[in-house]
Amino acid sequence: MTIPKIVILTGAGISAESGLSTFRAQNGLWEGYNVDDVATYAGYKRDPIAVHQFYNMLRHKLQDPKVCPNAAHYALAELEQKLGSDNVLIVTQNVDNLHEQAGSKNIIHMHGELLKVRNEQNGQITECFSDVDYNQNKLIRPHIVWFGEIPLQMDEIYDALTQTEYFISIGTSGNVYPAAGFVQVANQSGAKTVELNLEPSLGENLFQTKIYGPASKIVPKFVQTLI
Ligand code: BJW
Repeated sequence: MTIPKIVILTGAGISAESGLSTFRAQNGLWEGYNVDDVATYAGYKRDPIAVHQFYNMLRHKLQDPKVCPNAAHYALAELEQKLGSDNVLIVTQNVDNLHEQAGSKNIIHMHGELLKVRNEQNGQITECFSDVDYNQNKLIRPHIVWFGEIPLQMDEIYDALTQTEYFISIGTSGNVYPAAGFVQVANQSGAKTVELNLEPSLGENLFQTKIYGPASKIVPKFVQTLI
């Protein structure tokens, strides 16, 4: 992998204005659900049908024609287009496909992808745009990284973080590790660190530059300073 000059971590906040709920806000994605039930492997094993129903619902929502990329997703795609794919890496915690829809190419989905499923036995990953029926195939699970599972492509992410010039975190609350610790790795590597968020995250004081406001407004403006 060529080492990118800019590593961008995105979280649910970048997709909020596209119509997708964040996790931890009031009326958030988990409202009415127990996180241990829908976001752990143990919860899945306890009640796979209920967990599939939850992700079937999210898969439907993501494919609602009203859900589409916003100005922040497009700005990041433009940044990659201008600087070249080797120079801009998006590490997203999001399981949606709005970065792809906006035109970004160099993307790592560290927490998996909603429009994919995985065969538990052989690890095979396939695209999935419709409901999963557990009774039809008991080996198929959502391609989602739950709590207690190891996020995807961690070696590539750390390689990039330890050599990048810029680390930009967008729309993430800083509640979930290892993503919440990336800013420390980037700081130790001498990168410039930037937080773009609606409000300060838990790791706010670790960032050198912070800009607060809706992603659709502040991301395009900040991206212009990099082009
Ligand atoms: C806007 C906006 C707008 C709103 N514009 N901004 C104790 C200490 C430390 C760690 C642990 C611990 N106990 C357990 C752990 C580890 C655990 C963890 O971190 N737990 C915490 C709860 C403490 N982590 C794990 O288990 C991870 N695995 C792991 O650590 O493996 C070990 C290992 C790691 C590395 C190498 C080797 C081994 C796995 C974590 C998996 C997370 N999965 C989920 C998906 C659940 C399923 C589902 O989809 O339903 O990923 S959890 C959920 O949180 C989802 C998200 O990607 C993730 C982060 O959420 P995010 O994106 O930050 O959203 P919110 O809602 O929290 O925040 C939204 C933000 O947007 C806010 O800041 C708003 O202000 C902002 N916003 N509107 C701009 N318009």
